[in-house]
Amino acid sequence: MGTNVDAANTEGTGSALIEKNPKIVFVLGGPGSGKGTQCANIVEHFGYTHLSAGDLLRAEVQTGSENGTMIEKMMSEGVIVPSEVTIKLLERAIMENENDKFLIDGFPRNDENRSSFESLTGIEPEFVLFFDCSEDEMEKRLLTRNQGRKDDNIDTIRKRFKVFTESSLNVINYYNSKGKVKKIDASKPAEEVFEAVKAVFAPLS
Ligand code: UP5
Ligand code: MG
Repeated sequence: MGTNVDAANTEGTGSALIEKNPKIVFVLGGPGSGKGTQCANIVEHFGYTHLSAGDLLRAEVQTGSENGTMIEKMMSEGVIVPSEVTIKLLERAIMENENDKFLIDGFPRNDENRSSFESLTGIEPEFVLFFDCSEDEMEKRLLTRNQGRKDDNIDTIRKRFKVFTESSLNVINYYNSKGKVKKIDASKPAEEVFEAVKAVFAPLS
């Protein structure tokens, strides 16, 4: 039997997280920009733990939890799931893992996600890795991914692009104004993108 959000420790998680004081890098970029692909590379070379907010939400749907139906519906429309749901899943994943450095992939997706995470966890990211890629290229990648994702159809892909432009770019602009964004040209072949990613992480390790 899987766990669910309701079973997550909702009291005191924030303070336990502050005590753990993990190093967090937010990995952001449009749908299909290569966040998951590059996070796998970073894990292999630099010892981070990868937490994809989208993967955590998809796993929550699989548990058949109370929130599952709502999450599934929202994801199939490409809209942003309520912050408290995603943050509880992220907090739990961080607390369950012994590592102290995490890549949080695909979160925060709007200003409210960002401010809720900061106030509930007390955590500020070390920096934000931003994969910059054109919609044409991202669309091509998503339509040929073939991994059975329900949101990889042209209608939902267009909705995901709209949400990214209207809401998620604000988060990148916010961190950019604080000098925390490391922008990567993600339209190149994956190996070349990773060379640019390495140049960001190598000096830190
Ligand atoms: N590929 C990767 N890099 C390539 C390259 N350089 N050249 C050519 N091909 C490349 O890559 C996508 C595809 O492209 C793959 O086939 C890959 O081989 C190829 P991937 O690494 O999977 O890209 P990624 O950016 O991770 O794309 P993903 O589709 O996962 O991004 P989304 O941001 O759309 O999806 P996510 O899972 O994060 O979110 C899905 C939904 O969950 C959201 O729409 C939303 O409804 C919900 N959600 C929330 O509500 N809140 C959250 O906090 C998170 C998600
Ligand atoms: Mg992904």
